[in-house]
Amino acid sequence: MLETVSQGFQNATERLRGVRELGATAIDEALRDVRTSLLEADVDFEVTRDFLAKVRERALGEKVRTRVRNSDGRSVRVTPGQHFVAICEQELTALMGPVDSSLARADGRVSVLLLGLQGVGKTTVAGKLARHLQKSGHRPLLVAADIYRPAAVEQLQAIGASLGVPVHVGAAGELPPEICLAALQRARNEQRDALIYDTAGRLAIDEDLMEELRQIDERVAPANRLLVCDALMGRDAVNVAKRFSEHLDLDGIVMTKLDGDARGGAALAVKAVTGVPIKFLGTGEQLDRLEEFRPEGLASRILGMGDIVGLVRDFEEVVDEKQAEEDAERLMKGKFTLEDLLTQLRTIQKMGPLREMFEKLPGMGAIADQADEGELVKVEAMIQSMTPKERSDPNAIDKSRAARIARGSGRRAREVLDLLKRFFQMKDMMIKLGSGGGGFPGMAQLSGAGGDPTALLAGGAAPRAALSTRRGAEARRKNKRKQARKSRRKGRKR
Ligand SMILES: Nc1nc2c(ncn2[C@@H]2O[C@H](COP(=O)(O)OP(=O)(O)OP(=O)(O)O)[C@@H](O)[C@H]2O)c(=O)[nH]1
Ligand SMILES: [Mg+2]
Repeated sequence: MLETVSQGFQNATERLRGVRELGATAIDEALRDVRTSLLEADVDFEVTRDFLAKVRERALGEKVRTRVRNSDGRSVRVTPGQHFVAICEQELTALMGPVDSSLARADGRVSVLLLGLQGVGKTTVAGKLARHLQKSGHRPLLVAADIYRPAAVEQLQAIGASLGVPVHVGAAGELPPEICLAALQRARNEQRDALIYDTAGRLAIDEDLMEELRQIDERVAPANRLLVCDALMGRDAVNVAKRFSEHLDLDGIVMTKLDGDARGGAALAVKAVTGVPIKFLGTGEQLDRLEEFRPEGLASRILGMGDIVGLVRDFEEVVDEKQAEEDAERLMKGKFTLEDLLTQLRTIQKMGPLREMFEKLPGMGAIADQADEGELVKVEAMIQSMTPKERSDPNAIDKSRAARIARGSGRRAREVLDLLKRFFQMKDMMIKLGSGGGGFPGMAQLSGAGGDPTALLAGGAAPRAALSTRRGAEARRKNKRKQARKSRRKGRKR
């Protein structure tokens, strides 16, 4: 997500590598890359211009300190490139924020009115928010206020059924404002402490739609009016948000389909243009693909610096914290079996696309493209073909057992033996890490690999060699040329 912008910042910092001083020329060259990528990502022209001006001003105006103290008090060197990145991160965060992504209550009840154009993802967001609220202990009621599109009510009912959340449906002939009001009554009677109104979309903003939304708003006075926008709409999303915000007092925006487009510039610009902050991001069709929006997390991810807070939140979503702590303690003592590895793999898979997880790991953003879901699936298949005894005591797996496991999983015996070898390496590493990686089993080992995490599980490559970033490759080429020159000189001497 947002790969276009991310690439622009990466090019800019690449350009500043080796630069001694942040002078006007160096800054302008770096900013040219950023500018191109922002415009390519469909960020509004004026927003782009203002953003660049701010970064330029600060980069020029601030004295670059070449040494700063890090968190453990040691003095470390800061390069002009790093300084530039830090300014960009702060300005990006300021551009998209601040935001309080919590949902407001009225009369002790969370109520959300969802509105937006056709097909942007309102009904999906209704389901996602119901799930989100349910997870934090609420008892939501979904309200089917789209009576126009055929099958819209059934769509919401199917979503409600999958979550175990009731859906309020109006009687025949009842209009959306009445339906919403009746739903509010029902929520009061049935002690439902969260209401989500899913309204109809339109092809364009028209007076009928606005009138209907105004009436709903008047009847039920929702505590949160959230406009749903679709990142695929590019700059239009920002224009639509502007128009809606002129008619209705919006509390926030839900930006959907950020997974479907490399540009996603609307996510960066919409707050600056409308003054309305994004509160949630939609990053997939499934109901668990909703993120509370944290500008600093997104800014950091865009700049390739990861988002550990976001990653830990994803982790908490899918894992029982107490269980995870117990597991970590056990694993660090070396009591790590293939069964545990399987559990960890499944946890990782539940956390969402591997690529996104890499983007949230500091320093891993650049190699996110190499994340290979297929490798995890292969490892899973091999472990599944083992007997419970083999999983808990992998030492018992000899060549003939390995051949059987390979047949069962459609792999080669060599791959099974490779997996075992890496498993024992992981186990060693975990013992060495001791308590250092506690609380986040699996992740610590993966990031400790110093390169492509899947390589550790599946690739078999030495972790260091897997770190084939552009810079690494260039350094290797340079080294080779140097070696070649050296040996030519030697040859001449002889
Ligand atoms: N990739 C991706 N698809 C999404 C996301 N959110 C919604 N969709 C898809 O977008 C399509 C439309 O979603 P709906 O939730 O029906 O949109 P809507 O705004 O309710 O549509 P109308 O009620 O017809 O106006 C569906 O196919 C969804 O699965 C998202 O974050 N990512
Ligand atoms: Mg809908």
